[in-house]
Amino acid sequence: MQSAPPDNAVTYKLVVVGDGGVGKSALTIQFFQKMFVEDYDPTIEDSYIQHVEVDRQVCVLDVLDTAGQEEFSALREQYMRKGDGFLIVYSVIDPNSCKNIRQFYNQILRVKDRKFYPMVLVANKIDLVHLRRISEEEGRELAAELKIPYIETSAKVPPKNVDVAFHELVRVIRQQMQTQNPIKRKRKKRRNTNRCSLM
Ligand SMILES: Nc1nc2c(ncn2[C@@H]2O[C@H](COP(=O)(O)OP(=O)(O)OP(=O)(O)O)[C@@H](O)[C@H]2O)c(=O)[nH]1
Ligand SMILES: [Mg+2]
Repeated sequence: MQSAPPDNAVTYKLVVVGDGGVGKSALTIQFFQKMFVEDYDPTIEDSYIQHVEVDRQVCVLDVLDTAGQEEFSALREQYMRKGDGFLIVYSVIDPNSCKNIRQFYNQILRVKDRKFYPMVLVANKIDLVHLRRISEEEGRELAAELKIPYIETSAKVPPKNVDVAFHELVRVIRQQMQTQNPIKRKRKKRRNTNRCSLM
C-alpha cells in the first residue's frame, strides 16, 4: 500500500486518448500496476489514482483511460473538458491510428478553446519491430508539426518508456502552469494601473 501523499501535493488529471486497440489501457495498467495485459478488452472508461514523484516533486496523478472505439466517441468532449493534460496514443503497426492523431489534437484544442494545451504524442507497440508501419522519423515529424513532445513506448514486458511518457506530460503541465501564472499576475497589475488613472 502507498503512504499518503503530502498535503501540498498537486493533483493532475491526465487523460489517455487514441484509437481503439492502440494500447491505452496496456500503457496505463503498466504504469500503475507494473504488468502487461495481453488480452484486448475494449474500455468504456476507467480511472486510476496514485501519487508519484516526478523530478523530486510528489504529485497525485488521476488518470482517465478512455474508450478508443468509435461507438463511444460521443463521450470524448466530456472527458476532454476535465483533463489537465493528454497522452495522445497511436500504434506504430496501425497507420490509421496515426492518421487520427490530428483529430484528437484538434478536438482537445477546440474543447479547451486554446491554441496550445499540454499533450504528449505516444507511439506505442515499438516491440513489434517486424510489423511496424510508421517509422520513428514520421512520428517525430508529426510531433514537431503539432509542437508537442514525442515518445516511443512499449507496454509489453520489458516496458519501454512507459513511466517516461506519463512523467513527461506532468513536466509539460508544470511548465505551462509556470508560464501562465506570471501572465495572470501581469494582467492584474495592469488593471489596477488603469483603475488608478481613471480616478
Ligand atoms: N506487443 C504489444 N502489444 C500491445 C502493446 N500495447 C498494447 N498491446 C496489445 O494490444 C491490444 C489492445 O491494447 P489495449 O490497451 O486494450 O488497447 P486500448 O487502446 O486500450 O483499446 P480501447 O480500450 O478499445 O480503446 C491488447 O491485446 C494488448 O495486449 C505493446 O506495447 N506491445
Ligand atoms: Mg482500453
